[in-house]
Amino acid sequence: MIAFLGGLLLGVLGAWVARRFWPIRPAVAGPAGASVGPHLLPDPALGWLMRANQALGVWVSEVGVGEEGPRAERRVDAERLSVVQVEAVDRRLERARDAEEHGVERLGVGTLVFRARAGFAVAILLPHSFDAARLGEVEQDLERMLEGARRRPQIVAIAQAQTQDAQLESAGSVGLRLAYQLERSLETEVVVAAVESSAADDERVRIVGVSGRGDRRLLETVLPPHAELTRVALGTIPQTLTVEDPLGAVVADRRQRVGATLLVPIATGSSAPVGAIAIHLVNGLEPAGAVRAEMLEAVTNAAPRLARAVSTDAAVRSAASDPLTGLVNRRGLEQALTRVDAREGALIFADLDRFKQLNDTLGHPAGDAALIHFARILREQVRGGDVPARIGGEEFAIWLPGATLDLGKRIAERVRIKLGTTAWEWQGRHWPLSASFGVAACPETNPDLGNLPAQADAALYVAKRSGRNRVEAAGAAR
Ligand code: GH3
Ligand code: MG
Ligand code: MG
Repeated sequence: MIAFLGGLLLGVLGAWVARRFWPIRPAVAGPAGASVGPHLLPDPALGWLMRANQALGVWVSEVGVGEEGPRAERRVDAERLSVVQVEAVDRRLERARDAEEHGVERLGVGTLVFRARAGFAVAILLPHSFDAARLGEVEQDLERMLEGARRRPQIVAIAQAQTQDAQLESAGSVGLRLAYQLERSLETEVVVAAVESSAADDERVRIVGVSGRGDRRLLETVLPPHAELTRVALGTIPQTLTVEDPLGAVVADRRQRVGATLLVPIATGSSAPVGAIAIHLVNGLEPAGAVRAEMLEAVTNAAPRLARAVSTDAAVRSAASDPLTGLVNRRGLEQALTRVDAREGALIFADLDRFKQLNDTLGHPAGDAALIHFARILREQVRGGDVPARIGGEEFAIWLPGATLDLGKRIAERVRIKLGTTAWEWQGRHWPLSASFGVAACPETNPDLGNLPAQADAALYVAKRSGRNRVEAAGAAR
């Protein structure tokens, strides 16, 4: 790989210091081949290969599928090569492609290094002044480019599939796909972070994707502002290579890793980044050649999708949340119950007792304050994955994924006691609060999750009828 960015990179890496990266720009080179397919390598890979070797030209050729015929892409130095010379290389490469040859050949104008396999061929035309000792490196770069060209149809297919269902994507699914896609081509662990909230004073950077080899505990974590990945995602610092923990030690017992991490902003064009990726470099070497081009293309592709997904998520969240208490609303509860991974668990319904009386006596604002008070208790009494919800005026629910009926009853009881023993007052006037609870659970009271709300509601009704301020469980299904 070293051939690619050559000595330039070696010196930089030796120091092991976090440092900036050179800017990435499409190559300014000669005219492209007549039929440039989107499935061929993007321009920068060819341009880089050319610049790194002061080459006269770089070629990619592919047997087309269907009626399209062969496709070719090339960057040539039009000042040093004539049209006739370019065409001579075109023909030579087609022969190499069809015969699956690879080799090094001295032509009048320079030395042609080429490689072909499975309908693809790549070549580079080196000037006579080229240092023959570097030939091995150039061949490795060509091999990588060939692999990249061969993989390209799959990548394009993935990108197209992603565009088609972009409307349905959440930031989490964009992040995970990108992380896995990059892990596949870079063969190392990748973390993807997204910028949440467009308000400049309230920008948060959250981890939305961790590849298979990564630490899954990082998912959903909000990164500290000082973390380097946060700063790359917010555009405060550019692409960076670092040996520090780029996540700002967000998971305390995370293994300290050997090697460096490359932090790349997720952005299109000159607009502010929408996120950033962290790529762990096992041997400290940055991705180069076709692999690098593939990486940048995947990142560029993901940028608009990630931006859209983040705002979709925000809209979904606000449509599913209750502005008074900040809990999820009925829709949010439904979403939680219909998640693909929702199977077993306990559902608690709760309704404040004689709430109308409180409203009538102390006024509506007092009622609102009491609702907020109860919501706070609910939040405090449940664990991370549980879902407390306000599903109606003074009606609440808690979905406890994976909990048994027994646990559901105990938690309802705990909330009931907490509400009864926490003093609440309005403008100096003490007012006792209580609530009634109904609990149902899958599979104990019903094998179908979809029936739990009706069961919990029926149990709540029994609790009310039996004198309020109590917990009732649903009868077992027959
Ligand atoms: P029960 O013990 O049978 O549940 O009696 P209750 O008075 O709580 O029952 P009911 O359902 O008759 O009354 C609920 C009251 O809750 C009616 C309404 O004024 C009040 N309420 C509903 N939503 C809100 C709200 O958002 N804010 C306030 N302050 N009150 C609300
Ligand atoms: Mg009530
Ligand atoms: Mg009610």
